[in-house]
Amino acid sequence: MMTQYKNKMRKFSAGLALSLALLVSAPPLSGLAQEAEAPLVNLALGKNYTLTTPYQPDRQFSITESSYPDDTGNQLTDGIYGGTTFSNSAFIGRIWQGSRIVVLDLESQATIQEISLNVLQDIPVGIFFPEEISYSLSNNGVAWEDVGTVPSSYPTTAPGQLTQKYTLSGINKVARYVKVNIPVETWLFMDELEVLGTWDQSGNHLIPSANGPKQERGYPKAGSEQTGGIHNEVLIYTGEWQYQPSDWISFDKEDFLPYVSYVDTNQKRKDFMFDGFLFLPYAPLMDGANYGPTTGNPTNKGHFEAFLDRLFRDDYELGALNEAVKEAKADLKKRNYEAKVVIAIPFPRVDQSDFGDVDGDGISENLNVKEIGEEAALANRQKVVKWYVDEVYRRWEAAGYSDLKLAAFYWYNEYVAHQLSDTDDELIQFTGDYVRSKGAKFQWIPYYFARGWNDWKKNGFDSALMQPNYFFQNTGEDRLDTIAQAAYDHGMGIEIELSDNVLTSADYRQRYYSYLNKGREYHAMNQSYSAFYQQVKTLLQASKSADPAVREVYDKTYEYLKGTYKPAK
Ligand SMILES: [Ca+2]
Ligand SMILES: [Ca+2]
Ligand SMILES: [Ca+2]
Repeated sequence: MMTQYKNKMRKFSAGLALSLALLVSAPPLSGLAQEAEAPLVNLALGKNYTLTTPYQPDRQFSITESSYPDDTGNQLTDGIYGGTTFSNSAFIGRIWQGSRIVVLDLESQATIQEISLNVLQDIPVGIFFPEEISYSLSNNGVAWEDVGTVPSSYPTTAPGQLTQKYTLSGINKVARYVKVNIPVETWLFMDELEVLGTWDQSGNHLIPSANGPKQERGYPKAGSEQTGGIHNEVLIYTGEWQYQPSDWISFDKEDFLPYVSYVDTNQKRKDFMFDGFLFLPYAPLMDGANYGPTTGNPTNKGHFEAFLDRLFRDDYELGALNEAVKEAKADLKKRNYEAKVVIAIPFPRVDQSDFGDVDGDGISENLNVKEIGEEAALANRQKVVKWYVDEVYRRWEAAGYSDLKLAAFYWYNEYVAHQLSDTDDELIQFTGDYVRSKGAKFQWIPYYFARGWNDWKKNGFDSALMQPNYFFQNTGEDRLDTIAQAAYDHGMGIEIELSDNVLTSADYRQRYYSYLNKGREYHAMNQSYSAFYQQVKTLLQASKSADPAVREVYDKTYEYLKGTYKPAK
């Protein structure tokens, strides 16, 4: 069954160490010119290395990954492999935190021909092959030459427990240090780094790569074209609620008041507030379906339409927002304000075999990758996205909102679902191209270092913000430093997060203020387009609170939007 993979030759790993001595001592099979040359040896064997995170180690995930340690401190260069079982202690397991960087010291200069890192995949337990691994060389550990990036040889959905070597060959460079950069999107399990070459200096000199600021650095500028002109966006969920009030996850005109306008404690308008409104479906539906990619039952055409039915009501969501904006503009005269709308595109689920007919040929679209294969599923998922975007425009034009602009679409799934479909990135790229062809921008807010986060531009998003998830997880405040730095380094912005816990807990209010503090410290406050995640109507409730400490959450948010926020002394 291995023949279905792109390159089955690369999968051999276990046992290679034992036979390595035999292999390298055997005469070359071909190539007369090589006959006189010294045989290649594993220069890395027994050598020391460092294994680090690119930003501060995360408190929470450092604990998680400590169950799969580098037991001896040299498990990457001891010649021992772990087979295909992640629980084999020969593996080193690492989780999240963006990537890992290995810097190997050969202790003296040598001629390097080939570098390979051996890595495990075991999808059901969240161990994924990195999509690519990059290698660099140096003679002083300071100036590096990037010598190549090796993509995975397998489809991202390759089942079972298997390993592959990410092998870069034909290098022929003289160097002492080897650097390996490995993206970590969920778990990384690796067991051996090999550097094949000769202990001489017959190879070519290094030419250090330019290490100036990368082109993609910097936040998405507030109000810029890539953001659809949006400065500050608030997430507005809409959906079914089985408790009372049943319209709890719905916004009427009054609910929008403190989001469109900054209001005083008497709910009197003082200024404008958010200029972007991102509408998303609340994931669970009462019939057991779920807008998420894997939870509950797969959504179908009726569910996608149900979301739009909710959005395009007169008294709630878009209709209500239009009226709220109209009133605010009448009340707050002479101010330049435009309300921009962003609409989520639900995830066309790859476990849906009967989505419904979207192209009028009488045949229901099958999106199920396992049933019909990647190519056919991709084509049908593209039909669904195209139909949905067209349907949004049809309804938008029919509604004729006087005071709203449809600025962007938003990709609802918060990671590139490569473990579910090898072509999920292609669907996203198609979607971006399609919404741009209609005149809109394409947005994304992946969760903490979620799969595909650093490929956001390649995947065709116009802007992307990263969720720090600090508010919800048991980790250090420096999680926010990490995300601010990683976002900046990759041209992304930062999502700001709060839940109804700020209404009752001083601890959670402090957590929220940490976002604002760090956003100010890292200059996102004054430079970046940003988005605010709230738990349904958190900011509305804060604006109405009689408790000054709770009301302050709303006031501080306004100050942040205006760029005047300062941390409490
Ligand atoms: Ca090893
Ligand atoms: Ca280990
Ligand atoms: Ca059809």
